[in-house]
Amino acid sequence: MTDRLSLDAHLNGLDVPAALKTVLATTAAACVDIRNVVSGGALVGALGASGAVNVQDEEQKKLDVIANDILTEALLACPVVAGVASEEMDTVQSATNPSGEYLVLFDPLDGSSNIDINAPVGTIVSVLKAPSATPVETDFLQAGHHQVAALYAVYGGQTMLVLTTRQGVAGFTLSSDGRWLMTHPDVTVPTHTKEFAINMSNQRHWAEPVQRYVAGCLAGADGPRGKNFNMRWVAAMVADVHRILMRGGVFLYPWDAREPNKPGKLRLMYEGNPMALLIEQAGGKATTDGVQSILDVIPTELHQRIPVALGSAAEVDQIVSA
Ligand code: AFP
Repeated sequence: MTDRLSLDAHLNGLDVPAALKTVLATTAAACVDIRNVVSGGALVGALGASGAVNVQDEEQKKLDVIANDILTEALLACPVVAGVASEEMDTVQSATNPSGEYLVLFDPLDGSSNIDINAPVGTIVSVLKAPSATPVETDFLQAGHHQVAALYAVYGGQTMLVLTTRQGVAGFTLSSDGRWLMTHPDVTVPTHTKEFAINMSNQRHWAEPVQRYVAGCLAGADGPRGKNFNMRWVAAMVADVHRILMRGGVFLYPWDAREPNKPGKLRLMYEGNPMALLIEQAGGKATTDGVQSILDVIPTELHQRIPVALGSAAEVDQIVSA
Protein backbone atom coordinates (compact mmCIF):
# COMPACT_ATOMS: atom_id res chain seq x y z
CA MET A 1 0.00 0.00 0.00
CA THR A 2 1.30 3.48 -0.84
CA ASP A 3 2.16 5.79 2.05
CA ARG A 4 -0.82 8.01 2.58
CA LEU A 5 -1.08 11.24 4.52
CA SER A 6 -2.94 10.79 7.79
CA LEU A 7 -5.62 13.26 8.87
CA ASP A 8 -3.34 14.37 11.73
CA ALA A 9 -0.47 15.07 9.32
CA HIS A 10 -2.85 16.92 7.00
CA LEU A 11 -4.15 19.04 9.89
CA ASN A 12 -0.59 19.76 11.03
CA GLY A 13 0.25 21.14 7.59
CA LEU A 14 -2.77 23.45 7.42
CA ASP A 15 -2.50 27.19 7.95
CA VAL A 16 -5.26 27.31 10.58
CA PRO A 17 -5.07 27.91 14.35
CA ALA A 18 -3.87 24.98 16.48
CA ALA A 19 -7.12 25.14 18.47
CA LEU A 20 -9.15 24.50 15.31
CA LYS A 21 -6.96 21.49 14.51
CA THR A 22 -7.77 20.15 17.98
CA VAL A 23 -11.51 20.57 17.39
CA LEU A 24 -11.30 18.75 14.06
CA ALA A 25 -9.16 15.90 15.43
CA THR A 26 -11.58 15.48 18.36
CA THR A 27 -14.56 15.41 15.99
CA ALA A 28 -12.87 12.89 13.68
CA ALA A 29 -12.10 10.59 16.64
CA ALA A 30 -15.73 10.80 17.80
CA CYS A 31 -16.85 9.84 14.27
CA VAL A 32 -14.75 6.65 14.55
CA ASP A 33 -16.58 5.82 17.80
CA ILE A 34 -19.95 6.45 16.09
CA ARG A 35 -18.90 4.30 13.15
CA ASN A 36 -18.08 1.45 15.53
CA VAL A 37 -21.58 1.55 17.00
CA VAL A 38 -23.18 1.84 13.52
CA SER A 39 -21.29 -1.21 12.30
CA GLY A 40 -22.17 -3.20 15.45
CA GLY A 41 -25.88 -2.73 14.59
CA ALA A 42 -28.16 -5.26 16.27
CA LEU A 43 -25.18 -6.89 18.03
CA VAL A 44 -24.69 -3.79 20.18
CA GLY A 45 -28.38 -2.94 20.52
CA ALA A 46 -28.08 0.06 18.18
CA LEU A 47 -31.14 -0.54 15.98
CA GLY A 48 -34.72 0.63 16.46
CA ALA A 49 -36.50 3.55 18.05
CA SER A 50 -35.38 5.22 21.26
CA GLY A 51 -38.95 5.88 22.33
CA ALA A 52 -38.35 9.64 22.45
CA VAL A 53 -39.01 12.50 20.03
CA ASN A 54 -36.65 15.40 19.37
CA VAL A 55 -37.33 19.13 19.50
CA GLN A 56 -38.63 18.95 15.93
CA ASP A 57 -41.18 16.30 16.89
CA GLU A 58 -39.35 13.59 14.96
CA GLU A 59 -39.05 10.11 16.42
CA GLN A 60 -35.48 9.57 17.58
CA LYS A 61 -33.72 6.31 16.77
CA LYS A 62 -31.45 4.76 19.39
CA LEU A 63 -28.51 5.58 17.18
CA ASP A 64 -29.51 9.27 16.96
CA VAL A 65 -29.24 9.41 20.74
CA ILE A 66 -26.03 7.36 20.97
CA ALA A 67 -24.27 9.39 18.25
CA ASN A 68 -25.42 12.64 19.84
CA ASP A 69 -24.05 11.55 23.23
CA ILE A 70 -20.70 10.50 21.75
CA LEU A 71 -20.14 13.81 19.95
CA THR A 72 -21.48 16.00 22.73
CA GLU A 73 -19.36 14.32 25.39
CA ALA A 74 -16.18 14.41 23.27
CA LEU A 75 -16.58 18.04 22.24
CA LEU A 76 -17.59 19.44 25.63
CA ALA A 77 -14.47 17.78 27.06
CA CYS A 78 -12.29 19.43 24.40
CA PRO A 79 -10.73 22.50 26.10
CA VAL A 80 -11.00 24.75 23.05
CA VAL A 81 -14.70 24.12 22.46
CA ALA A 82 -16.95 26.84 23.88
CA GLY A 83 -20.28 25.20 23.13
CA VAL A 84 -22.25 22.76 20.99
CA ALA A 85 -25.63 22.61 19.27
CA SER A 86 -27.25 19.55 17.77
CA GLU A 87 -30.23 18.67 15.65
CA GLU A 88 -31.13 16.24 18.44
CA MET A 89 -30.97 18.69 21.38
CA ASP A 90 -33.53 21.37 22.27
CA THR A 91 -31.00 24.00 23.28
CA VAL A 92 -27.31 24.81 22.96
CA GLN A 93 -24.84 23.58 25.58
CA SER A 94 -22.07 25.78 26.87
CA ALA A 95 -18.87 23.88 27.63
CA THR A 96 -17.74 26.15 30.49
CA ASN A 97 -14.18 25.84 29.16
CA PRO A 98 -12.35 29.11 30.01
CA SER A 99 -10.26 28.69 26.85
CA GLY A 100 -13.23 27.81 24.63
CA GLU A 101 -12.88 29.38 21.18
CA TYR A 102 -15.15 27.39 18.88
CA LEU A 103 -18.81 26.49 18.50
CA VAL A 104 -19.58 23.10 16.98
CA LEU A 105 -22.99 22.36 15.45
CA PHE A 106 -23.91 18.90 14.22
CA ASP A 107 -26.40 16.41 12.88
CA PRO A 108 -25.00 13.42 14.77
CA LEU A 109 -26.69 10.75 12.64
CA ASP A 110 -28.02 11.97 9.31
CA GLY A 111 -30.37 9.67 7.41
CA SER A 112 -31.62 7.81 10.44
CA SER A 113 -34.38 6.07 8.45
CA ASN A 114 -31.53 4.12 6.82
CA ILE A 115 -30.16 2.69 10.07
CA ASP A 116 -32.40 -0.35 10.36
CA ILE A 117 -31.97 -1.31 6.68
CA ASN A 118 -28.15 -1.14 6.74
CA ALA A 119 -27.99 1.69 4.17
CA PRO A 120 -25.57 4.65 4.44
CA VAL A 121 -25.85 7.17 7.27
CA GLY A 122 -23.42 9.84 8.42
CA THR A 123 -22.48 12.69 10.72
CA ILE A 124 -22.45 16.34 9.56
CA VAL A 125 -20.49 19.04 11.41
CA SER A 126 -20.15 22.83 11.17
CA VAL A 127 -17.55 24.86 13.09
CA LEU A 128 -17.87 28.58 13.95
CA LYS A 129 -15.73 30.96 16.01
CA ALA A 130 -17.25 31.61 19.44
CA PRO A 131 -17.74 35.28 20.29
CA SER A 132 -17.09 34.40 23.94
CA ALA A 133 -16.09 31.42 26.09
CA THR A 134 -19.59 31.36 27.59
CA PRO A 135 -21.80 31.33 24.51
CA VAL A 136 -25.57 31.74 24.43
CA GLU A 137 -27.94 30.63 21.67
CA THR A 138 -27.74 33.84 19.63
CA ASP A 139 -23.95 33.36 19.34
CA PHE A 140 -24.63 30.26 17.22
CA LEU A 141 -26.90 32.14 14.78
CA GLN A 142 -24.12 33.09 12.36
CA ALA A 143 -24.50 32.97 8.58
CA GLY A 144 -22.82 30.00 6.91
CA HIS A 145 -20.09 32.11 5.32
CA HIS A 146 -18.67 32.54 8.84
CA GLN A 147 -17.95 28.81 9.15
CA VAL A 148 -14.24 28.13 9.68
CA ALA A 149 -14.59 24.44 8.87
CA ALA A 150 -17.17 21.87 7.86
CA LEU A 151 -16.98 18.12 7.56
CA TYR A 152 -19.01 14.98 7.32
CA ALA A 153 -18.33 11.33 7.94
CA VAL A 154 -20.26 8.83 5.85
CA TYR A 155 -20.70 5.31 7.21
CA GLY A 156 -21.16 3.30 4.03
CA GLY A 157 -19.28 0.56 2.18
CA GLN A 158 -16.21 2.51 3.21
CA THR A 159 -16.13 4.94 6.11
CA MET A 160 -15.02 8.32 4.80
CA LEU A 161 -14.48 11.76 6.26
CA VAL A 162 -14.65 14.77 3.95
CA LEU A 163 -13.32 18.06 5.28
CA THR A 164 -12.91 21.70 4.39
CA THR A 165 -11.11 24.42 6.33
CA ARG A 166 -11.88 26.86 3.49
CA GLN A 167 -8.79 25.72 1.58
CA GLY A 168 -10.45 23.24 -0.79
CA VAL A 169 -11.90 19.87 0.13
CA ALA A 170 -10.05 16.68 1.07
CA GLY A 171 -11.38 13.16 1.65
CA PHE A 172 -10.03 10.52 4.04
CA THR A 173 -10.86 6.82 4.31
CA LEU A 174 -10.82 4.96 7.62
CA SER A 175 -8.20 2.20 7.53
CA SER A 176 -8.60 -1.21 9.15
CA ASP A 177 -6.33 -0.02 11.99
CA GLY A 178 -8.60 2.96 12.72
CA ARG A 179 -6.67 5.81 11.03
CA TRP A 180 -8.10 8.40 8.67
CA LEU A 181 -5.87 8.29 5.56
CA MET A 182 -6.09 10.75 2.70
CA THR A 183 -7.55 9.09 -0.39
CA HIS A 184 -9.13 12.09 -2.14
CA PRO A 185 -6.72 15.05 -1.85
CA ASP A 186 -8.56 17.54 -4.03
CA VAL A 187 -12.28 16.94 -4.26
CA THR A 188 -13.97 18.94 -7.03
CA VAL A 189 -17.55 18.91 -8.29
CA PRO A 190 -17.80 18.77 -12.09
CA THR A 191 -19.68 21.79 -13.50
CA HIS A 192 -22.00 19.71 -15.68
CA THR A 193 -23.96 16.59 -14.84
CA LYS A 194 -26.68 14.23 -16.02
CA GLU A 195 -27.77 13.10 -12.55
CA PHE A 196 -30.33 14.57 -10.17
CA ALA A 197 -31.53 13.63 -6.69
CA ILE A 198 -34.95 14.52 -5.31
CA ASN A 199 -37.68 12.66 -3.45
CA MET A 200 -40.02 12.15 -6.42
CA SER A 201 -42.89 11.05 -4.18
CA ASN A 202 -43.37 14.72 -3.26
CA GLN A 203 -43.72 15.83 -6.87
CA ARG A 204 -47.35 16.94 -6.64
CA HIS A 205 -46.47 19.31 -3.78
CA TRP A 206 -43.58 21.18 -5.46
CA ALA A 207 -43.64 24.77 -6.72
CA GLU A 208 -43.72 25.49 -10.45
CA PRO A 209 -39.97 26.05 -11.13
CA VAL A 210 -39.03 22.72 -9.52
CA GLN A 211 -41.83 20.97 -11.43
CA ARG A 212 -40.48 22.43 -14.68
CA TYR A 213 -36.86 21.59 -13.89
CA VAL A 214 -37.56 17.95 -13.03
CA ALA A 215 -39.97 17.55 -15.98
CA GLY A 216 -37.10 18.70 -18.22
CA CYS A 217 -34.77 16.07 -16.72
CA LEU A 218 -37.38 13.31 -17.07
CA ALA A 219 -38.05 14.21 -20.72
CA GLY A 220 -34.42 13.30 -21.40
CA ALA A 221 -32.97 13.54 -24.90
CA ASP A 222 -36.45 14.25 -26.34
CA GLY A 223 -37.06 17.25 -24.07
CA PRO A 224 -35.70 20.80 -23.68
CA ARG A 225 -32.45 19.59 -22.05
CA GLY A 226 -31.57 17.36 -25.00
CA LYS A 227 -29.90 14.72 -22.85
CA ASN A 228 -30.92 11.73 -20.74
CA PHE A 229 -30.71 12.03 -16.95
CA ASN A 230 -30.22 9.46 -14.23
CA MET A 231 -31.92 9.76 -10.82
CA ARG A 232 -30.66 8.74 -7.34
CA TRP A 233 -32.12 9.19 -3.84
CA VAL A 234 -30.41 7.67 -0.77
CA ALA A 235 -32.68 9.41 1.81
CA ALA A 236 -29.54 10.52 3.65
CA MET A 237 -28.30 13.93 2.55
CA VAL A 238 -24.80 12.96 3.64
CA ALA A 239 -24.67 10.10 1.12
CA ASP A 240 -26.34 12.09 -1.67
CA VAL A 241 -23.89 14.97 -1.18
CA HIS A 242 -20.99 12.52 -1.03
CA ARG A 243 -21.99 11.15 -4.43
CA ILE A 244 -22.12 14.69 -5.83
CA LEU A 245 -18.66 15.48 -4.44
CA MET A 246 -17.31 12.27 -5.98
CA ARG A 247 -18.92 12.46 -9.45
CA GLY A 248 -21.22 15.48 -9.75
CA GLY A 249 -24.98 15.83 -9.79
CA VAL A 250 -27.64 17.99 -8.17
CA PHE A 251 -29.54 17.45 -4.93
CA LEU A 252 -32.82 19.18 -4.19
CA TYR A 253 -34.98 19.29 -1.10
CA PRO A 254 -37.23 22.21 -2.06
CA TRP A 255 -40.08 23.93 -0.28
CA ASP A 256 -43.27 22.00 -0.83
CA ALA A 257 -46.95 22.48 -0.10
CA ARG A 258 -47.30 19.68 2.47
CA GLU A 259 -46.51 22.09 5.29
CA PRO A 260 -46.61 25.45 3.48
CA ASN A 261 -45.47 27.39 6.55
CA LYS A 262 -42.21 25.45 6.75
CA PRO A 263 -39.53 26.55 4.28
CA GLY A 264 -38.35 22.97 3.68
CA LYS A 265 -37.32 19.80 5.48
CA LEU A 266 -33.59 20.24 5.94
CA ARG A 267 -31.97 22.15 8.77
CA LEU A 268 -29.92 25.24 7.95
CA MET A 269 -27.39 25.00 10.80
CA TYR A 270 -26.72 21.24 10.76
CA GLU A 271 -27.24 20.25 7.11
CA GLY A 272 -27.56 23.27 4.80
CA ASN A 273 -24.59 25.34 5.98
CA PRO A 274 -21.89 22.67 6.37
CA MET A 275 -22.83 20.94 3.10
CA ALA A 276 -22.99 24.31 1.30
CA LEU A 277 -19.47 25.18 2.43
CA LEU A 278 -18.13 21.79 1.29
CA ILE A 279 -19.90 22.02 -2.09
CA GLU A 280 -18.79 25.62 -2.73
CA GLN A 281 -15.21 24.86 -1.66
CA ALA A 282 -15.26 22.00 -4.18
CA GLY A 283 -16.36 24.39 -6.96
CA GLY A 284 -20.09 23.61 -6.89
CA LYS A 285 -23.07 25.83 -6.03
CA ALA A 286 -25.29 25.60 -2.95
CA THR A 287 -28.47 27.65 -3.00
CA THR A 288 -31.84 27.89 -1.33
CA ASP A 289 -33.66 28.33 -4.62
CA GLY A 290 -31.14 28.13 -7.46
CA VAL A 291 -30.03 31.73 -6.77
CA GLN A 292 -29.39 32.76 -3.15
CA SER A 293 -26.33 31.09 -1.62
CA ILE A 294 -27.23 29.11 1.48
CA LEU A 295 -24.10 30.59 3.06
CA ASP A 296 -25.66 34.08 2.93
CA VAL A 297 -28.84 33.18 4.80
CA ILE A 298 -28.95 34.98 8.16
CA PRO A 299 -30.25 32.45 10.68
CA THR A 300 -33.08 33.49 12.96
CA GLU A 301 -33.56 30.22 14.85
CA LEU A 302 -31.30 27.35 15.87
CA HIS A 303 -33.44 24.62 14.32
CA GLN A 304 -34.43 26.67 11.27
CA ARG A 305 -35.34 24.79 8.11
CA ILE A 306 -34.39 25.77 4.59
CA PRO A 307 -35.01 24.74 0.97
CA VAL A 308 -31.85 23.30 -0.61
CA ALA A 309 -30.67 23.04 -4.24
CA LEU A 310 -26.95 22.25 -4.54
CA GLY A 311 -24.36 20.51 -6.66
CA SER A 312 -22.84 20.92 -10.13
CA ALA A 313 -22.86 24.68 -10.82
CA ALA A 314 -24.27 24.69 -14.35
CA GLU A 315 -27.07 22.32 -13.32
CA VAL A 316 -28.04 24.39 -10.25
CA ASP A 317 -28.36 27.36 -12.63
CA GLN A 318 -30.84 25.34 -14.71
CA ILE A 319 -33.26 25.10 -11.78
CA VAL A 320 -34.23 28.77 -12.02
CA SER A 321 -34.03 29.03 -15.78
CA ALA A 322 -36.14 25.88 -16.36
P1 AFP B 1 -33.59 11.63 8.90
O1 AFP B 1 -32.19 11.73 9.46
O2 AFP B 1 -34.63 12.09 9.88
O3 AFP B 1 -33.85 10.28 8.32
O4 AFP B 1 -33.72 12.68 7.72
C1 AFP B 1 -32.76 12.69 6.73
C2 AFP B 1 -32.91 13.95 5.94
O5 AFP B 1 -32.91 15.06 6.78
C3 AFP B 1 -31.84 14.08 4.86
O6 AFP B 1 -30.63 13.53 5.22
C4 AFP B 1 -32.47 13.41 3.67
O7 AFP B 1 -31.99 13.91 2.45
C5 AFP B 1 -33.93 13.67 3.84
O8 AFP B 1 -34.13 13.91 5.24
C6 AFP B 1 -34.75 12.52 3.39
O9 AFP B 1 -36.07 12.89 3.38
P2 AFP B 1 -37.25 11.95 2.85
O10 AFP B 1 -37.71 11.19 4.04
O11 AFP B 1 -38.27 12.89 2.32
O12 AFP B 1 -36.70 11.04 1.80
